[in-house]
Amino acid sequence: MATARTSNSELTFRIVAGDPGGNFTIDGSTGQLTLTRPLDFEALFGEGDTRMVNLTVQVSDKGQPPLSALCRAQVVVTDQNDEAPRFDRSVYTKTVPEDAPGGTRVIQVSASDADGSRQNSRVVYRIQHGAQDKFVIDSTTGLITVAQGANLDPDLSRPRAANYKLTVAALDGGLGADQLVDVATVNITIQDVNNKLPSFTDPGLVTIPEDTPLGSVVRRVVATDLDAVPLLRYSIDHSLGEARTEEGTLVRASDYNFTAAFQIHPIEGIVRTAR
Ligand SMILES: [Ca+2]
Ligand SMILES: [Ca+2]
Ligand SMILES: [Ca+2]
Ligand SMILES: [Ca+2]
Repeated sequence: MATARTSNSELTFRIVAGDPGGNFTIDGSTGQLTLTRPLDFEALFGEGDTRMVNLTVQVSDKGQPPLSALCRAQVVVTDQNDEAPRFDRSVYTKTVPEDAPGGTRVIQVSASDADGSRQNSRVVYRIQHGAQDKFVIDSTTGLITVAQGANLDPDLSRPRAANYKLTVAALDGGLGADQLVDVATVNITIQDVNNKLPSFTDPGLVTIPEDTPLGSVVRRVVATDLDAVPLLRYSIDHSLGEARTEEGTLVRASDYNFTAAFQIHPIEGIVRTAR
């Protein structure tokens, strides 16, 4: 019978396994597979740059009894760059001594990217601005170091700077307009170290009469120091001192103990007669 022949060769398709998320539909009469909603590459089982969806499709005729067969439909899924890199913090803070030479390690920034493929999850680092040629970043590791030849001493920086605010970027491997980026701030404070010598303001020549009473002020000496918080202490260096008579003859300390003739206040720098 014509009707029976038609039913015996009329095929119907359906998905019987491999699509727990319900992402696919199949046209029952033509077998055409269609996506009903996007697949999430990162949620698919497997590793590497391509993932597979293995669907089991059943085809049946309409005979009495119906006969059927199974086939496997393998769908290859590629990754889309739909995850941006993310820094593990939005602000990094670090203090560096002003005498840190080129190559000194400052801080390491780090970002991760949740895409499933190597290309789309690969992160490179850049300093976008704020480094003033004083700092560089390793594009692969995110390690920020003092630039070779840079001097962090605020007094030798133009413009004078004791703080740097760097904007660093993490870029993924997305191509062209697909590339995604995250930014973070790195605040670097330059710490003063004692690297400047104090210098005296010349006290000039002081003349005092021989009968000056003990404890009289001879002169206040003043020194300056360009370090940020200079703590100056004054003392008399007797090894460099000498005494001479009116005629210009050197006086020996064994004849007259001139080293004990004056004292200096260690903090105020005031020189007084002592004996
Ligand atoms: Ca990505
Ligand atoms: Ca992705
Ligand atoms: Ca100093
Ligand atoms: Ca200093």
